Amino acid sequence: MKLYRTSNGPYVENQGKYYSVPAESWDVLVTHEDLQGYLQSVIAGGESGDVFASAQILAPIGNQEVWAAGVTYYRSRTARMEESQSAGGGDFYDRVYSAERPELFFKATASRVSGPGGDVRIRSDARWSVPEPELTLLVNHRGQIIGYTVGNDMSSRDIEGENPLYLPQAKVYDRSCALGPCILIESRPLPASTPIRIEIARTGRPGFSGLTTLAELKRVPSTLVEYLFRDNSFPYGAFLMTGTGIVPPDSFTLAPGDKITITIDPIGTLENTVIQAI
Ligand code: DO4
Ligand code: MG
Repeated sequence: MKLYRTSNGPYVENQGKYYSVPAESWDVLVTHEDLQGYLQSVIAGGESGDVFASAQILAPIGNQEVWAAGVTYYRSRTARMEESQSAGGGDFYDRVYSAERPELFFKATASRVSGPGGDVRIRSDARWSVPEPELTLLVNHRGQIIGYTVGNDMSSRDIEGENPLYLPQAKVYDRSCALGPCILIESRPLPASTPIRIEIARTGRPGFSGLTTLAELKRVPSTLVEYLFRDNSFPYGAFLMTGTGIVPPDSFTLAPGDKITITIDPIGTLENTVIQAI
């Protein structure tokens, strides 16, 4: 079952059919005390319609904050140790990779998030920018994982590499995050074999592609959520990006016009175009 936020309101997809979901708001819907049961009742009682086809699919976010976990894959640890070596920050990434407490940071509010087909940005003052394809959890206000979406944690590697204390500037800016295309409604963990793929096309040609699986994720998603909700409340729930296991080679930086395609089966594909303010 997949839940979409669209210009015509929420829709649930089941076996190729789309059902309009009555809801006061996205926030009320995702904090429903039994979202899965409610959506099943919509499917059982509803008529599927063709209005979905004409609707614009929006980022699946209302008033949820977006948070992110870092250095949860060995590849991310190694790339960050290298980029911050001259700043003396390398050791921190190794330590957080092995520590019991995960790295969690604030990533975005809804106004900074792009949806499917939208633009993501590279900073005007960054020289080395990459996308980070990440399995992203939707957690309700009770701290329960209610679904999964595809996320892109856009990052300025030169700014973070200059000094790890610049992390918020490397990570949080307008359109630094993309989410979508839908929420896979599922409270159980996804299989370790779940693949995360990224393709970046430049002027219509393949620029970079990468693949990882959840087997490489060092942290358990429910443990990341447990840390996020310690002494911290989220009245509308929250998104939690689980970190990247794919980092392009150091010679690669994003450029305006690049098309980023991230696929996580069984959730779907998130496509965005890169822009940069001058
Ligand atoms: O430590 C900095 C951020 C790491 C991150 O975003 C990731 O590993 O995905
Ligand atoms: Mg990341």
